[in-house]
Amino acid sequence: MITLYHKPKTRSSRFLWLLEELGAPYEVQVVSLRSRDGSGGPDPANPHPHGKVPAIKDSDDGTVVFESPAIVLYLTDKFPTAGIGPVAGGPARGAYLSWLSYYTGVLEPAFMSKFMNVEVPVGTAGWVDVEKAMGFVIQTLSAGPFILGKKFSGADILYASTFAMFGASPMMPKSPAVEEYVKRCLERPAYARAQKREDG
Ligand SMILES: N[C@@H](CCC(=O)N[C@@H](CS)C(=O)NCC(=O)O)C(=O)O
Repeated sequence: MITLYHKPKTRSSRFLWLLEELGAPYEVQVVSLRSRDGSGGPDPANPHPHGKVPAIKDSDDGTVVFESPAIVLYLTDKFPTAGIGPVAGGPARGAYLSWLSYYTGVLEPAFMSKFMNVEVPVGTAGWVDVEKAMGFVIQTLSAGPFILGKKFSGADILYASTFAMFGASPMMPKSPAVEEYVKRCLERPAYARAQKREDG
């Protein structure tokens, strides 16, 4: 049994979607979080080292996993029959690992730099500016239909949920390729099932 430590309408919501895609046995534990306005606080029941969500606990051996790409990889490796996690040694594994890491190593910092109005120090920062990062994403999705090409994967859950959330933001370059991609991913039945679990 997987326990998902979750707060509605946050980065943990997409793990409801992933768990539904995988047909994994899971329970949801809604936890409190610190908010930007200073209200709220970390929940002692949440095993995440910084009191953030998402985190998961696997009741098989008590393993705790945090950081979104690590959770995607852990779960798609653990529940391979759904076929949305390219396996070690297979042809798409390298691309899968690259896109999972790119999400938190490049894309999120790129958006955060833009949000904070900070110029990305070329040659020093480990990421690139949002225009370059989104240019690469859009080029990849134009070949698509998914981030790894023909097949939907766990990586799409990170990217499509993010683009769905920030679609209307001025930080997001307007792109029909991204809009169609989000629509294609959100039409999946597992996404609709996950929405019904959003409040726990
Ligand atoms: N790098 C983490 C980010 C997790 C994160 O920042 N989650 C937010 C919710 S969307 C949170 O827990 N914020 C409360 C806090 O920072 O204390 C991941 O991708 O899993």
